[in-house]
Amino acid sequence: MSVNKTEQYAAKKLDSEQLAENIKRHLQQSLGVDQEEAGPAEYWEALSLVVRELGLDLIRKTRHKERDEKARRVYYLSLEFLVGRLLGNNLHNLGIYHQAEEAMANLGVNLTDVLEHETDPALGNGGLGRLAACFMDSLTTLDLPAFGYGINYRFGLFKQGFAGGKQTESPDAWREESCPWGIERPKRKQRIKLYGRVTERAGKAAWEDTQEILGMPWDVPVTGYGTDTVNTLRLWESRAAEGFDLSSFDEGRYHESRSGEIQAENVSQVLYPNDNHPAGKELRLIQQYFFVACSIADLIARYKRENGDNLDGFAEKVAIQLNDTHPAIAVPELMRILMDEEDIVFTKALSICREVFAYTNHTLLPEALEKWPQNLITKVLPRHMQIIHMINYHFLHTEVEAQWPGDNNMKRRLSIIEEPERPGGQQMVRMAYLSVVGSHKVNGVAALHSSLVKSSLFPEFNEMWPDKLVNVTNGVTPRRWVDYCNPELASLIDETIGKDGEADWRKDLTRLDAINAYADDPAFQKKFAAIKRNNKVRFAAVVKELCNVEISPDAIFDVQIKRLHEYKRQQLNLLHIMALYRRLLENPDLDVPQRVFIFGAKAAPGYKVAKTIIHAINRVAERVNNDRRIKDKLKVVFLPNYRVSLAEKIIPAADVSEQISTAGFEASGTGNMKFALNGALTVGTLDGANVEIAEEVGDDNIFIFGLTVEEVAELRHRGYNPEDVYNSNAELKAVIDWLASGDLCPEEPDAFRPLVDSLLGGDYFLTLVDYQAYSDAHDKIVETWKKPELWWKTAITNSASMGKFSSDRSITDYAKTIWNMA
Ligand code: RUG
Repeated sequence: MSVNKTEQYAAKKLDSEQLAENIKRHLQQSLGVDQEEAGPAEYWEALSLVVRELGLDLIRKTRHKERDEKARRVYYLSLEFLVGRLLGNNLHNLGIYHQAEEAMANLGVNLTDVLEHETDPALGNGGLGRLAACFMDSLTTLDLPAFGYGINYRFGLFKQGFAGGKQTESPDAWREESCPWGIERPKRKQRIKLYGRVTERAGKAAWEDTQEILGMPWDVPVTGYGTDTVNTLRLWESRAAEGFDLSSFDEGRYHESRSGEIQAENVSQVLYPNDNHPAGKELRLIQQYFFVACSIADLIARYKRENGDNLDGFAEKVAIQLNDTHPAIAVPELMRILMDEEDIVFTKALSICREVFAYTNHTLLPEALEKWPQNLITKVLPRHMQIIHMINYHFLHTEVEAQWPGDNNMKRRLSIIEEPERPGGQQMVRMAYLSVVGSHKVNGVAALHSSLVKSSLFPEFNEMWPDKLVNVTNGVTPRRWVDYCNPELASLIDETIGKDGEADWRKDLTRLDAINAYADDPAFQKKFAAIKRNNKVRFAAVVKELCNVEISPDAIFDVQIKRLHEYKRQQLNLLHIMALYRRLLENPDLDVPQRVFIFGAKAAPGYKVAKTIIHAINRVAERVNNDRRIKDKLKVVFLPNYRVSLAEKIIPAADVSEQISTAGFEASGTGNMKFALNGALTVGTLDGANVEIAEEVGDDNIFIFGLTVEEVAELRHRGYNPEDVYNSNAELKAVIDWLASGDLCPEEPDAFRPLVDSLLGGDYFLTLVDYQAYSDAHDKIVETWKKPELWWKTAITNSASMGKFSSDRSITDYAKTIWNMA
């Protein structure tokens, strides 16, 4: 769809005086405060209201344009959207950041201080939710008609603190302060059924005796860069279907009268804090169905408003992307509506579904692939379970039978319903299989991952449908991840390669390639290095404030920020830090540069080993940071409550990016892209998108180490005993023994036992096998650091070579190969 050029940059027409007037108006008329009483928090809210007003106006215009053009729309269904703070990013996207800065300055306030007052909405766990947010930004920037659908959780991901080095969790009631972005849309509310039973009436299935809840939509405007298109992120909040029971209210039984409401409200209360590990709880299934059912009903209503009641053209106008299997129940839900409410026969309904749906797989981890007990689905969604059986029957007895005639073993292997392994076990519904069978395309999120999806996760599906499984490598939005978080670097790029029209790298990240010509240029290197240093100085102040640790901006800032999971191997980083410390204790005059190891990570509250790793890192940090003998050559900091707004401060300040997962386990990673884009050097395994990053930057500009996917498979096949590695590597043995000794936590000597046991008792994630190669890679990093010209050349080459990893490219790939929209 083309941009409406006549109205392009409507927001940009606002100058600083008009903005200041609007801010004052909102201070007085929306917030009821006088300018003299207002502090940064009030200014933040007033400016947000100004931007919201703009956003709403542009949403309306976008809707009109889309209605006229009748183009296909994509609906991105995701249980998580980790949007981060919105005000600064919206100002940048709308092209009014500098006007806002000036307006605020004229009012006597500093915009940077004001922006710090925004709560960071934590409506996601990690990479999957942040990807969804980058995708919304790109869909809008590319002027594609799109809606994001998700849940307006009352409590986002928990707030993390540390007590004695251990993780503590507290609720994050993020909306309680103030959230001007979400706009309630009561006219578009939905009524959703649950439980009940299915009967037959006049030859048709009827879902009866159900319980009902309401879905109230909250719309968040999604701005794009350099366009007047503003899309909508529609987040559902659950409410009780019936209001107060007035009679019991009158009798003073207030709590009773509200009991139904409290249950219904529970549905959108909390985000499950698990990354790469499903919760398996009834409430989680209800959450999934709740947001899916609201969204499907909403998009069908929109289709009918725009195209009339006949659904024949539905698939031409609607594309639905399932972000992981979390929204997979959408397949039987759309089938139910088509068959039971629209009188469409099963085979036609299935072919509509297959044209409409596509599914993104984000993991190969067996424990992360969702399966629901058949009994649970039957209880909560009885009609859907029937429809899943119908789909499965058709799939096995028509399609699998045609491919492998008479092969019952194959039918058992591919069945959407998994038979119990042991007598008395439960039948489970494999949501990934349901998603594959119900979609026309299935994509992995990096080239290596997608090839493993074909060869090891779904080989038979790939044989049956050779064109169905495809790759779309992830990407990140350069607007948030350079322009907004690293403004000095953005200006340097602008002054070097231009910023107007076609030259604007913010819209076409491949333009950065032109920076490669300057990688060797001493003057450019000097400017690039100065920007990094400024970012490090600013970040050092954040560390001082949050951790009370002094770090030198002249040290190597080596960063690992991501969820805490054994496959991501923060424990490998930890073992190496312990070894470095020991080396320094043995020889305090060792000729090594100063190094700061920086961590940020939340562990799922029930994940014991992950929490042990956090505890151990914090205890090592305490010891190292307070040991004068090593003369500040080593520091370790674990930033509490890692989240998007902290990532925005850490990434521009990083020198080294740790991407050290066991090969084959990290589907893609997106942090790896953000770091390289901001000029950090990667130390990483050949895993996920690291493989493609290495291809882009060249082998000399990345520190690759460790076993490959093939070597991991071969080692497992041969059999592996971690004790052998432990006994043959004296340094490694010494640090593991130290960890096990209780010395780091005298009041609880066995505190780190779960970690030691997981390393020596199997080492499933092959931490010990990769240890020496990792340590050697770090030695090479130090050698490179000692040659500043080489270091900055490598850093600049990394930044300049990241053109491929814009989420605009990912979305263009989706639009072409999956949504048929380009
Ligand atoms: O672990 C993956 C990351 O490798 C990937 O970059 C990200 C976005 O595709 O998704 C993460 N992920 C996978 N989060 N949850 C899952 C499984 O549900």
